Amino acid sequence: MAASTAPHNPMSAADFANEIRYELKYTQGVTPKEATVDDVYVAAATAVRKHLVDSWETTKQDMVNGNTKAVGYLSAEFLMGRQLQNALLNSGLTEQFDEAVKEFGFEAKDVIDAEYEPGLGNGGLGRLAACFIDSLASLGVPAFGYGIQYQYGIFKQKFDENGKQIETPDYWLLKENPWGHTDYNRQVHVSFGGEVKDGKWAPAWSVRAIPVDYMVPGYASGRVNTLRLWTAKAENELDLLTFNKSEYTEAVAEQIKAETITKILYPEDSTKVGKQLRLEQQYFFVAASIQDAIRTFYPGQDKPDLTTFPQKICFQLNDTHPVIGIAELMRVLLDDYGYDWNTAWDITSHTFNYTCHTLLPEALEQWPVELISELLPRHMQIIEEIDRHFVEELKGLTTDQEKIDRMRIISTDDEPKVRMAYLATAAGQHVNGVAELHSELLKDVTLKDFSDLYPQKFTNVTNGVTPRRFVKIANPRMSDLITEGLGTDAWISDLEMLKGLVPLADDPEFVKKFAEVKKANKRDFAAFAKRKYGFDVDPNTMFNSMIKRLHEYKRQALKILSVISTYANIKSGKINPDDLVPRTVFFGAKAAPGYYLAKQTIQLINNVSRVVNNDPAVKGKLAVYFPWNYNIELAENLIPATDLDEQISQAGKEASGTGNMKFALNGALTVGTLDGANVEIRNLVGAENFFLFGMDVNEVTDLYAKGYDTKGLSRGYYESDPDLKQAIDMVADGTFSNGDKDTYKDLVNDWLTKDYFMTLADFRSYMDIQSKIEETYRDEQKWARMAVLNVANSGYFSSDRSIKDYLDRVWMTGAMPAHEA
Ligand code: F55
Repeated sequence: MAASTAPHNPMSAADFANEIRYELKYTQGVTPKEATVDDVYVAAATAVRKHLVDSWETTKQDMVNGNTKAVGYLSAEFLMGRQLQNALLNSGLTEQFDEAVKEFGFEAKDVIDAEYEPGLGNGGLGRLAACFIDSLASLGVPAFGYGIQYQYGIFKQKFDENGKQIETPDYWLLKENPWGHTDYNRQVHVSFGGEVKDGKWAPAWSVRAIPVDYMVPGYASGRVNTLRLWTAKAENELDLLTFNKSEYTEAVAEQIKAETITKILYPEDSTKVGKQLRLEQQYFFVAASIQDAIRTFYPGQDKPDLTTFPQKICFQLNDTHPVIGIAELMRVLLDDYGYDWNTAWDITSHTFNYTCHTLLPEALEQWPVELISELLPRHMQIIEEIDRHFVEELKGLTTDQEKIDRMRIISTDDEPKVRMAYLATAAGQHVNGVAELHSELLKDVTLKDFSDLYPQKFTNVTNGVTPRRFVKIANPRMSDLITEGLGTDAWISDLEMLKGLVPLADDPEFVKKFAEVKKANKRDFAAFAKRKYGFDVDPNTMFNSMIKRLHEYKRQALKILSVISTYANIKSGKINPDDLVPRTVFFGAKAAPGYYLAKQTIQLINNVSRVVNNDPAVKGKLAVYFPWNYNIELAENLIPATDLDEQISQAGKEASGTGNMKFALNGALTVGTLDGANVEIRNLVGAENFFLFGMDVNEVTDLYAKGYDTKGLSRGYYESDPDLKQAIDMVADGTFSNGDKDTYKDLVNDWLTKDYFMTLADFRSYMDIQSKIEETYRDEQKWARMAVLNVANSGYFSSDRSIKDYLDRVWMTGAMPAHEA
């Protein structure tokens, strides 16, 4: 038996079963006989939660009483995934649970399956926040996650009979949520609107912000942090006076207005939104969080010395969504506590740091001055004052007036807007991108003026993913093999230890076992896909996955055009199907509801799937599946079963990517461009173990300079490449729309006249690399060896490492002293 450092609870399975029985009886009021799988899930969750309470309590106490600065991770999204398995792992009760639930007549996996996955995030940014709070707790860093408890998460995705995306509401609280504790006794108030009188804000209305607390257990750290998600409630739930006149709608109007604030997650990903409600959400959660931090660190103090605030806590701004918090902290310091401007600014500018997650300029939030003035008039004044001070400061640094104008926090055009990224950069101590390439491009392009004048503010922290959820829990077979190979399971909290697997890549026995693990995972996934979606997936084919939000820059179009091309070439006899590596292509992707071309792409993929999967000519050689409603659960099941991962964004557009890390850590090989963290993955795993294709950032820049998107240069690629032409013509001629030539006409037209993300320009290079991939895959040993080397060299991509980088480069703090039990 290998040595174990995993959390272990000495309790027996029988005793844990008793705890479940206790909860069934005293919390839920059902007998074991009556208990459904949902009951047992809630009871088990309630029981395991109690095992975490002592550590939670001491962590909170140590945080307030100790001298270690805390981190407040402010994020509009936390895409947590299901909680039960993670809580069991961290409380050392996994095995007991597996046994205990049998007493109630259930299998562990069915109880785990009873949990409804909360979808309080859109994609990478929200999932990153979830990985980060896991690592903060596992490293013993005192930290709070602060966000919003949306009543509706990201929409549920379905496909209609034509393959179109249908969005339905995700009312996740329909089922009991045993993890969140609604703490009505810790509510605060958040105000809006009104006017500024004599320099003081007289708001027009306010709401109550009620915290819902989630425990965030660390892995083998003895620490449990807090994720505090705020929910909005009216100050007065029901106006009885109005109600008595039986005007019911008016009587509940205030309640409805208040609750609307936290009603729903904005289903947007990297596209511009300018909705008032979204600003309300942003202000609501940061204002509540700032009040919460002050009362936590200065308990019971009427006149706290807030000049020490930056020593108590620093706030990390997860993209621009919480940036209004800068103006709010200024307001609190100036108006509520009476500090002068310079002192308030000194405190504020030592409190915030900003992480940027994009390079697309249109995705940087800008709020119209008019809107802020109406919703938060005092904050608008303060932002104007910050802008004035900032301009003065800039005048001391440069004589370039145009540069100063470009850098203004408030734009000087006809419809002035507050540029939230600029406000964050001006006020923040540190600004970071999320992968090396991205941080370089931030400095050279997106925030160049700022980095010229404030180079010391800029740094990089490459993203990471939690190895607990995405390796240990998602891929138990591979985890056991790693532990066997390394002789210890300490790698789970020290992922660089995976390096120890490098020599095993030359051990045929180990490599063979590794390949067998992958095969078994593929069989598992085939069973899962059958159960969940009714798909008949052939586990003896290569599993090739592309799972991420649907966006033009990510280029799902490139992948589907390559599939269409292969299909067409089989049909025309150009390719002998027996020469192909049998392959199953999986897509998982949600499109923003208003994103037209993304939705067309979804429809196209679904119809390619329909046509290809029903054509006997390619049976056993090529299949395409598009499981609907891509979420964390699907990722956890598909990633361990994948052979080949697609990371094919146009170079310079994907800030980092984190799916790429999850796949590499699970022994999938990557086909990818030199974009985001792909660059670092390739450097670490070795160029010979990565399938690189496509233009790099410089080539992309040059091609734009030649007028690629403005002069319709994509057409030249179409005309000169018969495979590409054939594939696009097939989309246009109705093959994937029952003969209708109009269905995809806007998509086709975009490809042939604009193609902003250069799908057509990279097509040939992509097809060529696919041939090399097939050749490599045929040599099973070789492929498995490459896969082992990907795992062995990807330890860097643990979110534990990311958090350590934040501690060293951004927060300048560390872990709490270990807790003496
Ligand atoms: C959500 C709302 C708005 Cl208004 C803008 C962006 C988003 C969003 O979800 N962005 C997002 O997920 N960005 C991604 O962040 C990841 C974590 O850093 C990166 O890996 C990924 O490259 C980036 O696209």
